[in-house]
Amino acid sequence: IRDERKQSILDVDDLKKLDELRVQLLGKKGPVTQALRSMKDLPADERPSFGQFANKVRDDLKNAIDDRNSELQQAALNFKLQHEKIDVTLPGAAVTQGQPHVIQQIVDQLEDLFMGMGYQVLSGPEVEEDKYNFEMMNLPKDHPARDMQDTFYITKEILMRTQTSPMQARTLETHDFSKGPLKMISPGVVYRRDTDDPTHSHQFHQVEGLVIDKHVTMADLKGTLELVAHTLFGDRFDVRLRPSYFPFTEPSVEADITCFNCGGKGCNVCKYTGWIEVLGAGMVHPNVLKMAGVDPTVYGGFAFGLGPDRFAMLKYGVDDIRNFYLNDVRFLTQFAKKG
Ligand code: FA5
Repeated sequence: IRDERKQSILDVDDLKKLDELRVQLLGKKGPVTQALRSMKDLPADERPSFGQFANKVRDDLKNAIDDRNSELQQAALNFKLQHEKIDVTLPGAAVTQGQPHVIQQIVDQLEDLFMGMGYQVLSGPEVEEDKYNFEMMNLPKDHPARDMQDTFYITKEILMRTQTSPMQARTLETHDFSKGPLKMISPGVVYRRDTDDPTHSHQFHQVEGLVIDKHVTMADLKGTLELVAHTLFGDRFDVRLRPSYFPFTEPSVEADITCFNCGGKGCNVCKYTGWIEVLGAGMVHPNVLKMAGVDPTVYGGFAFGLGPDRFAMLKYGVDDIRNFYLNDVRFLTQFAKKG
């Protein structure tokens, strides 16, 4: 009987049928279980040898089923491998890769440039004290020039910073001049209650720059700004300084660069002047140094605040600043970083 059953196991050629056969042979109603149950009717001296034999038959059948099960599974796998061919020459599915935001790319370039010249790169709080944002920048309460930067106040003394310039006061206050000059840039986001339009956003970026040492001149400022323009836009661009006013610099300037659109000849973009304004700068006001505990008769230097949003607009010919903040990937992926 055992051999006969074994043959029936070998004859099965599909896994489902094999499982049915297993239930039939080894299940509660199967012949082996029945035989073991009927043992109680046998004379006591025959029971051990019968029991042993029945158990052996059960194990043999179980092993045969397990072996057949592995054989069938292997056969199914082989069948699959033979029939499901993979064409490794087909192009793979493209993996979407993220990239730094276009404004971040400009900031990264500036960081590289300034770090190469020994500047520190610092970041400061966006929720700032009135003291640092205005007062220590030579803008006492009720100073009319506060109106130049319409402010989001949180309390009377706390506000969303309107410029990265408070980082000038913060670093001047803590810098140890006995260890060397102060050279830093501080990129970050600033906020103003400006009405959004193609060239203004209520939230935008600035990169502050500050150099304080013993013999810093305006020529150093101009040379530095020229380097910025050439790094971002190429050598054919010139920088022009125009007199301007900021309460924290004296003299103050605004820097223009050659209009990218007309190569300096004049067009709509630059209102036929050949130049575009990109940043504010100047020689740090003695009051700013004094308030931060630095002696203006010994130390002096320059500061600048540039707007990477405007740089990005110029560099890529983007005609509306709001595009940078809409997070439309179709727009943003145009500026994929190469390499
Ligand atoms: C300032 O914020 C001064 N703190 C800059 C400065 C620093 C001067 C150090 C002197 C010394 P201003 O408000 O002009 O200046 O802004 C500087 C730059 O930020 C502008 O040239 C422009 O590029 C950018 N900017 C200003 N307002 C906006 C705005 N609403 N949206 C986008 N960019 C803006």
